[in-house]
Amino acid sequence: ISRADLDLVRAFPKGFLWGAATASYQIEGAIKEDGRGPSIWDEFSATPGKVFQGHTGEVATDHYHRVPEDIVLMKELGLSAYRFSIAWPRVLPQGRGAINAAGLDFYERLVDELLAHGIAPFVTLYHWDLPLSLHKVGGWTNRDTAYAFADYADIVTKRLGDRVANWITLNEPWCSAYLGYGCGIHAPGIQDRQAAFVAGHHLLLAHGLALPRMRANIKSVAQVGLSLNFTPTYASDEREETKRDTELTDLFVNQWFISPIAHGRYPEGLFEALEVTPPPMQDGDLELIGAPIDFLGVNNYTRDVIRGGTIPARPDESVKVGPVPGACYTEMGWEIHPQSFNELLLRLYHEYGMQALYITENGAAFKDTWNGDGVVHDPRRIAYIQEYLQAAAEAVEQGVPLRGYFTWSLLDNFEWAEGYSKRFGIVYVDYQTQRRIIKDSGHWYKALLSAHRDASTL
Ligand code: PNW
Repeated sequence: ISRADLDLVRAFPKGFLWGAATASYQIEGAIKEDGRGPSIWDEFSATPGKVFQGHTGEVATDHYHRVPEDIVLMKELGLSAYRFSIAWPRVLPQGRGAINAAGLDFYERLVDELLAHGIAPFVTLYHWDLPLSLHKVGGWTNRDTAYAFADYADIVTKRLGDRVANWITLNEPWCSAYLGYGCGIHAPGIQDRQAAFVAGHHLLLAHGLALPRMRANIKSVAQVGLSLNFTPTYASDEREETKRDTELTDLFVNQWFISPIAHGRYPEGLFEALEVTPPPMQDGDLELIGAPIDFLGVNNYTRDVIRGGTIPARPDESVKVGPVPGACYTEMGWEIHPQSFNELLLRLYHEYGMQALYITENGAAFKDTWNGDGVVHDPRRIAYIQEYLQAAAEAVEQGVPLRGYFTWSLLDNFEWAEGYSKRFGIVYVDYQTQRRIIKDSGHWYKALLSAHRDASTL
């Protein structure tokens, strides 16, 4: 690694956690094994036209059968932490009721093996694989699903709360609510803006109901939080309409979920801007939702540049400018803009008062190829992570309480509606053979982590 990388790692405090992240449906495969029940993603990906070339998570990276090998890989990379998610339908095949012992056993073995290798597990309870039986009775639009989630969270933390310290209730509820129920590009594929806000409220409620029950089961040092996705919004010009549309987009994309979590209330003007009625709420919901969390997980990849229209558009239809002259984009079409990442971290600390932050996802998709020689050159991913870490380091120097960084992702995997066409891993997966090949970015990340360890022991 370079001189600049050495300066970079020195900005991160001793004890800073370095990790990589994955999610159950994206890597596990084995969807019918050991009593796992079906999830909404099984059904969605089996529906023609929903996922790129009909790809599904049926095999994925076969992680379910390759846990020991994948942990050796993490050890090789020198990770101090690993973020993964538990598949709700493995634990409760019907979403509620009968517990599937084999499901809990699988995650207990995974956790024990991580701990035996000195890797801290960060466990996400819900990364989008809702049990199909719960969907059949309304899924997240049904308030009962929030109670079912709290029971599931209770079951899992009763089993693993004695050894897992760090817990994430939900991953990106904005995506579950809006992509799943609003525009329908994700499971369960519903297109109903009103339903998205009902689902969003029940997701937040699920988090709020689960928090105290999880804390009661977890040993005292436990840290419970949730991961939200943020896409900072910027105005493309000085026009009044642009200013207005940029603020409205921010309200919709960024404030919808952080405001109830941080302040116990929905942001002003949200429902009016989206032309929906407020979701049905009960007394006490917002208190539960706004209860203090131990940390906020921040998922960030890009920013949006907005150009205002003369007719006020709803913020889910605002005009995004692109390509920005001189800007670089990843294979997802997402602009690489580390400065917005720095500003986001400052905002979460100063405006939302978050006292502990983890970057729970950050990374980039590029067209990686392997020609059979065990080497994958991905210089653009190295540059991306380097630049984003530089922006994070500046935030740390500016006083932001950042505790760790997880790159998305450990492995190339099932990228939701994009199937296997987008590769985010620092480790390449050859899907024909399931062989794993550490990309140049993985080797670079390893060197960076090791330099940080050396700097911290001085
Ligand atoms: C996140 N958007 O998804 C997820 O948490 C990961 O599972 C996923 O693989 C990763 O980011 C990369 O996409 C997102 O449209 C999907 O704004 C879509 C959006 C944001 C995040």
